[in-house]
Amino acid sequence: MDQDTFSLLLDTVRRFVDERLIPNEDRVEEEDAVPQEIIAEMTEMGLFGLTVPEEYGGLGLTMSEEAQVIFELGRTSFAYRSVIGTTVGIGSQGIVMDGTEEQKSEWLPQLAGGMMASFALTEPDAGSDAASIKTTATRDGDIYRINGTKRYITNAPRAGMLTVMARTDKSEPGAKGITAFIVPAGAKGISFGKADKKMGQKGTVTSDVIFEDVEVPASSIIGGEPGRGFKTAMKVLDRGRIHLSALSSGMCHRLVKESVEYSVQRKQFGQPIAAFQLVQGLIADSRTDAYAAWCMTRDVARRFDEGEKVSRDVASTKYFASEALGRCADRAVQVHGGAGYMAEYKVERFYRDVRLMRIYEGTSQIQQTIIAKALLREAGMQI
Ligand code: COS
Repeated sequence: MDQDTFSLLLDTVRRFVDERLIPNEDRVEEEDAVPQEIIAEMTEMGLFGLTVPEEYGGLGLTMSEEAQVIFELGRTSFAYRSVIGTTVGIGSQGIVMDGTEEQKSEWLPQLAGGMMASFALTEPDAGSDAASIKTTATRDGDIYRINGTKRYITNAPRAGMLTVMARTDKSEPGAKGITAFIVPAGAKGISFGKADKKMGQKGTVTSDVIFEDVEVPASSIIGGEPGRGFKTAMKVLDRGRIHLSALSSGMCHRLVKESVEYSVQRKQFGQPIAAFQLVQGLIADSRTDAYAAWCMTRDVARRFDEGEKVSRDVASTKYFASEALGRCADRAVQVHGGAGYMAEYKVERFYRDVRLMRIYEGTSQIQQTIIAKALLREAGMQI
């Protein structure tokens, strides 16, 4: 996309966030759903196709461009971003990165047009240890039969397509036995658990997905070759973690704004609390976190686009940005004092919403191990 067209898109998204999404935040919270007309507007704007290459009907944004759009969506309730998040990110990227030409032609135009995609990796007994998944896909002639349960799958009940990681080689208990499949969400034998009740992020949808003898053709293996699903998942998560870092950065900036605005209008001891240096310290620390998170995100996204191997620094960025966001939310509540604990002020909601960022697509502790492992391997240690 040329620079002028991208600037126009970014401007449109920025205005959409300010004029349509932020004003509807309370409605999303009350109804626990993103209004259908807003989802329709997002589809119309092409937001589902942000990362689908242009030849398949999408906008074909680079990682750097995607990060800038997601930063803008990060300035409002996360439920909006979640509508497009799995389609733009982890749900579609396996096909974009490793799919065959037939798979791309069949699925990507549908995703760009608004079909939701989900990424089904996590299971009841396999979270951080993603290589230990138990869902099986057993070959029977030209088909595979999938059995197992996936857990906390974002957007699953409203998805049209699932990227499913399953074990095709039972003699191989680790990463090498895993294969990624494209599975239509309406396939016979798939059922969904009831919507999970969560700490925050009202308006987002997650649930179990249960596979009982779900038959898919062998041609639905992403890339056509079994045993490569774990690497596909890890590559997808590398990109997904930059996406989440951009989202965290956007919300850090929103929380700084909320803190500044409240501290200027709230008076105590005869003057705005913003006049007190201890309050200024809280705001300055949050601005510093917000700035650092966004700088790291921009840098790693640019290097990702240049083809550099950045998994270690993606982990650092996701780790820093999500932890920084937790600190910004905590300080925003502190600046608001008693009001910060009340549901009528938005920082109470954001405080709960952002807690997930330090957990999903790899906990902070998993990011730490990725960083340390990479450094120790560079130093020649067998680990
Ligand atoms: N890109 C490409 N390949 C990668 C990779 C990456 N970022 N990370 C690992 N791999 C490859 C490795 O090179 C290795 O391949 P070889 O055997 O050919 O060398 C293979 O994948 C296995 O890697 P590793 O031994 O590091 O795997 P581990 O089982 O130790 O797991 C962690 C690695 C813990 C990092 C991984 O399981 C993980 O990210 N867990 C968190 C999962 C997660 O984010 N879940 C969220 C659910 S999705 S919302």
